[in-house]
Amino acid sequence: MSGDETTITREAATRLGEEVMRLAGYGPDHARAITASTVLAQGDECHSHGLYRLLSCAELAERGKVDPKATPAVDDRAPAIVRVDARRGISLTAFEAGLPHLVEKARTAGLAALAINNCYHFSALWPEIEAIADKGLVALAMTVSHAWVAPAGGARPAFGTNPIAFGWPRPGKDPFVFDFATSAIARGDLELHRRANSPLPAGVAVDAAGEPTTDPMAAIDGAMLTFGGHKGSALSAMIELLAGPLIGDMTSAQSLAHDEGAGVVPMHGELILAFDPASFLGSAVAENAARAEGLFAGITDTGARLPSARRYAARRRNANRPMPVRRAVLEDIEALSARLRRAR
Ligand code: NDP
Ligand code: PYC
Repeated sequence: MSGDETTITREAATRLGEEVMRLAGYGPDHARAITASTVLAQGDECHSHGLYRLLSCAELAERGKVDPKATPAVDDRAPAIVRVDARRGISLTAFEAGLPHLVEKARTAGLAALAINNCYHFSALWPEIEAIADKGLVALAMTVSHAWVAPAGGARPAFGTNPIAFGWPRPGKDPFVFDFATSAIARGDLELHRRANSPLPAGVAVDAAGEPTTDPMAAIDGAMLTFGGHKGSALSAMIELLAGPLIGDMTSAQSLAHDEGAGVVPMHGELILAFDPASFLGSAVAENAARAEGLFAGITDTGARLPSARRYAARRRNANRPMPVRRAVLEDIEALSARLRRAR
């Protein structure tokens, strides 16, 4: 472990997280869901959406943007569509409210969609994907964010960091999951570079003059770039459409305008799809699950690793020991906790 890192147990992180979220004003459901998401990500060593995010969730509540006690409203729209209005709460409780409906509809209709609206969204998508894959369903999720990312060939931001995540259930094994921003780097990672005053990797951002930069502050003033040039750019546009206008919610540009310079977590929608293999395949489920396993073996046989393999390895490594966390992040959360306690 480097001098910049320390460790914390899950129990201590959960106690600290729930305390800070309650002190910041969140109701019990939100405090629990936010903390669980950040502790899970920290345990999987996904630093950009781990405990560090408690700081942005507290700021969101302190700025009076989020409704920290919002109760999501479920709207059963159609045989294969459920919509959950988060009512300006955090997306996580809306997902919890919508998940049973999504699963039931996917099993009945074969394919179903959950649209979450009006949510503040700070989290990684893989916990939601894993929750759906745990039910034996194939999952696809996407969301917009704030317009920080320039389209390929463009000079100014028009897209969010727009993550997309996919999951395939594997009986007896961890699901096949990928989850990535369509920007070349997640905003959370850029923020961690800014906090640590460390340079960005090359090729992920341009400055305000459109010149390549590795300076996090110059990137914040300029624009982030999509991954894979025009290909990531087109995927990002698709996510803007599917998780924005298709479900009656904001684009990343509208989310940023709605922020009115507060610089807090984005508010927008999220689209989550679930596919039921049994509805597609009937008695041929096992045969086709074996075909999928052949694909996965074909990938690993080449020497490549499956996406999420690093994350699952971290989860196992940290299951029965304190998990690593950046010392400065933990110190900032503890300082925030002390400040909020003093302010009571
Ligand atoms: P990463 O680049 O860290 O990882 C992307 C995916 O690729 C992961 O599934 C990862 O698995 C996999 N992967 C990485 N390296 C390899 C490799 N060599 N071989 C095979 N697979 C590999 O993700 P990002 O930084 O782009 O995104 C991080 C998180 O940020 C995501 O969870 C995303 O949901 C979240 N995010 C959330 C946003 C929001 O608006 N809520 C916006 C943007 C991002 P592994 O984890 O095992 O390395
Ligand atoms: O890391 O890009 C990001 C992000 C945006 C909103 C939440 N995470």
